[in-house]
Amino acid sequence: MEIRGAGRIARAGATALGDFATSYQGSSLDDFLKDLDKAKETILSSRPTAVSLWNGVHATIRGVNEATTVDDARALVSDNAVAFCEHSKKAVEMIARIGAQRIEDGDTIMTHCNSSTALGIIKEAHRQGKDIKVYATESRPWRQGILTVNDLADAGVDITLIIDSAVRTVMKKTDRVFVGADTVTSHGALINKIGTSHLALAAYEARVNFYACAETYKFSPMTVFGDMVAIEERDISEVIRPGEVRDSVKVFNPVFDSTPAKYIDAIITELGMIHPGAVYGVLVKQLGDDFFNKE
Ligand code: RUB
Repeated sequence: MEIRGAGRIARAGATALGDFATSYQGSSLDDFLKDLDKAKETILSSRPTAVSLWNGVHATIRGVNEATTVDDARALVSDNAVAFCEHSKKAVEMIARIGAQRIEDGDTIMTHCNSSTALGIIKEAHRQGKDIKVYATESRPWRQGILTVNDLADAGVDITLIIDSAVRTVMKKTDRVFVGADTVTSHGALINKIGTSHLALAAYEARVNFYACAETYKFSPMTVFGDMVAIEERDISEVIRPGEVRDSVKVFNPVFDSTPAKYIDAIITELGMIHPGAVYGVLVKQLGDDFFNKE
C-alpha cells in the first residue's frame, strides 16, 4: 500500500525489474534468466488484482529469452522498463485530453478512491477553464479520497468530500462519473476499488454517464481465455480496531469489486473512447494473430 493506483503500481513493477537487471552482477545468462524469473514472481505476487502490473512486468521482460549474452539481456530488460514507463505516462496524458472533452462547462462530477487517470481528466478540464464541481468519496477503509480531495484542491478545483454511503444521495446532483481501473476484462467489466459498482448502479438509476478511465495495459489478456480476476482481500485490521467487536464476529474486507459492462457508458483509453464491448477486439489486436494461431 505504499504505492497505490494501478498505473503507478505497474510502473513501479517495471522499474524494479529494470533496476534488478541494471544492477545484476553475475556473468551467466542462464542464472540471470532464473533470477529474473524469481524477481518477476515476487513482484507479481505483491498485488494480485491489478493486471496493469502483470502487463507492465511482461512488457519489461519481452524478448529476453532471445538474448544471447547476459549483457544484452540486462540492457533489453532495462530499456523495456524505461519504454513501458514512458508509454504509461503518455497514455495517462492522452486520456486526460480525450476525457476532458467529455466535460462541459458547469458540470458536476463524481469520482471514487484515488485514480491518477480519472484525476488527470478532471484537472485537464479545469485547466481548460471549465467551471466544474467535484464530489469525491472517502473510500473506506484506506480513505484514499483524502489524497484525491487534496490533489484537486491544490489544483484549484471546487471539491467536496463525501462519505461512501452518500453516493446515491449526491448522484442526483451529478452530471458524470469518472473512475479509474485496476483491470478491465475482455467482456468489458471494470475491476476497481470496492464501491465502484455502487457508483455505477446509482449512476445508472439516475441516468448519469459513467466512464471508466483506463490505459489499455489495464485490459486483461487472461480473461480472453476465461480466467476470472482474483479480488484481493486484505487484513481485518484495516476495518476494525483490536477488541472492538466480539470474538465471534467475522470481518470480510474485499478490496476491489466488479462493475458489469452494461453499467459503463464508455471506457476512456489512450486510443480514444471505446464501448466496453470493444475491449475484446483491442485485446485480440494487442495479443496478435500469431497468438491465436499457435498449434
Ligand atoms: C486505487 C484504485 C484506483 C485504480 C486506478 O486502489 O482503485 O482507482 O488503481 O488508479 P489502491 P490509476 O489505492 O488500493 O491501489 O488511475 O492511478 O492507475
